[in-house]
Amino acid sequence: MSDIILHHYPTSPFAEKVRIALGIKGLAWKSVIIPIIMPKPDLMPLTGGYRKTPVMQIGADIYCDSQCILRELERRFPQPSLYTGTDAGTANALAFWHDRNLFMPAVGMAFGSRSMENLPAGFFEDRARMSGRPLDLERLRAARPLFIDQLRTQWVWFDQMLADGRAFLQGQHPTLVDCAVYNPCWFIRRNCGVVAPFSEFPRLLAWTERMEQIGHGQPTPLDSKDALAIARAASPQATPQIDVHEPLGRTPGVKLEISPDDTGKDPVVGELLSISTQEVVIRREDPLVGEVAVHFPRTGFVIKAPG
Ligand SMILES: N[C@@H](CCC(=O)N[C@@H](CS)C(=O)NCC(=O)O)C(=O)O
Repeated sequence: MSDIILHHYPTSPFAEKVRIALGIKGLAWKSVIIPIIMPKPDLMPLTGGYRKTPVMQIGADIYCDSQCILRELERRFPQPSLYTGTDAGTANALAFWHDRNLFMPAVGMAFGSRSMENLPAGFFEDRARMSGRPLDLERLRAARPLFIDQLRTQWVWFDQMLADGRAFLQGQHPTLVDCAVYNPCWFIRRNCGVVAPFSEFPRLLAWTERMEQIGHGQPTPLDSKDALAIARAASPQATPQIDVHEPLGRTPGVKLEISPDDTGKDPVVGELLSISTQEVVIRREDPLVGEVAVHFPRTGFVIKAPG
């Protein structure tokens, strides 16, 4: 099997969600460090336009979004599992909730801290373009108490999950839910330290320390140009799959455009290869990588005809 390649950068919270999952599964992987802001010239040939972090590559199969990445890691490396028994539903639903509701307040809270002063030139302009609205640092700083309020309310829930003495949020072993909740906690601790609302929840703090202990598996660096060559030398492993109950009757071969529904909405265009309730895969070609299959989750993405 081809190596797991993660395209990411060290300070990305969603990349940390994936790195921790790689740690839970004890996997060896290749680490390609990508730029924090656009342009990302060695990522675009792989994804076809999707710019967010992280992206996973296995040969000529490209997985966009942490939901899709963790689902594929679970499929290929089922043990230790990211789920509790057969209940993937609870973990996926909770993780999606946390992805959507914790990231923005955590980032908002951290932007008010000093550690954010060393961001690369052009960072705020890039993120304003990505989110489609102006990004005013002063207004963000002023809104910090509101972000803290939002986090504190949700921190209570996690603290309650741990109240019966369990080691992780769903029980005695870490799951997808721990990965999702850990990423904003990690980001805040890294940028702000142990401040409120953390300082109020010793159980939650101890859990973040247990999560940190898990580590990231065994990463080794890989040059981005080598990742392109690996894709070029490989063929996509994704095979055509039809969802017989697909309400819009989409079938392999039809041309589609896929984009995130929240930020970084750059569309990726390709030919439908496979579709299920959880994943959509399109086939596309690029002179630098040849034929690739680009995988997206269904939740949080818009699929439509190009144009
Ligand atoms: N839904 C996406 C969210 C990814 C996301 O928002 N990542 C942030 C970094 S943590 C990002 O892409 N920032 C802009 C960039 O890296 O260009 C996922 O689960 O992977």
